[in-house]
Amino acid sequence: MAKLTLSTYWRSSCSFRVRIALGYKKLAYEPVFVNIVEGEQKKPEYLTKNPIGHVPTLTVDGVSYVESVAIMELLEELHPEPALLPKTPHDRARVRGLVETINAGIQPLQNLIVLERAGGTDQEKRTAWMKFFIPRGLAAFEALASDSGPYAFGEHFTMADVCLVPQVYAARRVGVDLTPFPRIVRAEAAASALPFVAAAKPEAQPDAKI
Ligand SMILES: N[C@@H](CCC(=O)N[C@@H](CS)C(=O)NCC(=O)O)C(=O)O
Repeated sequence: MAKLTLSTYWRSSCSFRVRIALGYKKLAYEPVFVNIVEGEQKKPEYLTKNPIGHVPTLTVDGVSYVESVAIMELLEELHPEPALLPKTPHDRARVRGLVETINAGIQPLQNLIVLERAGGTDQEKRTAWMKFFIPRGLAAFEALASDSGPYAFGEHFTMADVCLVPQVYAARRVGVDLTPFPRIVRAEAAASALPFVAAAKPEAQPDAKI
């Protein structure tokens, strides 16, 4: 069995994604805590693993992989069951569309470095920025999500749920009103009830500062 190491920060939504995916596939890993609020992601030794200075980074037998979605795709290819993507190309494209609605359409806009540029140290400006971009992306996810079944894509837990749970966590932190998004609220509740999702939650991490 390969040795897996995950550079993670408790409140990082992209680290949260990979923690969920690893738990879903029952893959044990050793966490390496990178405190992104204190700037540890910018240290030269970390940048050799992840040159843009982001968490997460997954290391497999000493080889580093960056970008949470690419990491989940790697895990899916190495460990196809249980699957994070559906069987048909069309369904896979739809799930990837949900994933990218969050991964490209929301998360980059709530990243620390972007918030610093957008709002400086003014917390109100930062919150207003996030309260514009998060519901904008969630509205698109809501329109694309399944209107039946417990999860974002219907009957089965997929990579769309993996991305949704951390995004809803971030939305709640800044006080986004989720009532316009009943499919999202339903899917997030169903996914959060799964034990491997609960174990991946920020508050359950050893580096959590609550
Ligand atoms: N597209 C990347 C984004 C990673 C990312 O933005 N990570 C955030 C935490 S969720 C980070 O490390 N931020 C540090 C910073 O902005 O300096 C991924 O999916 O892994």
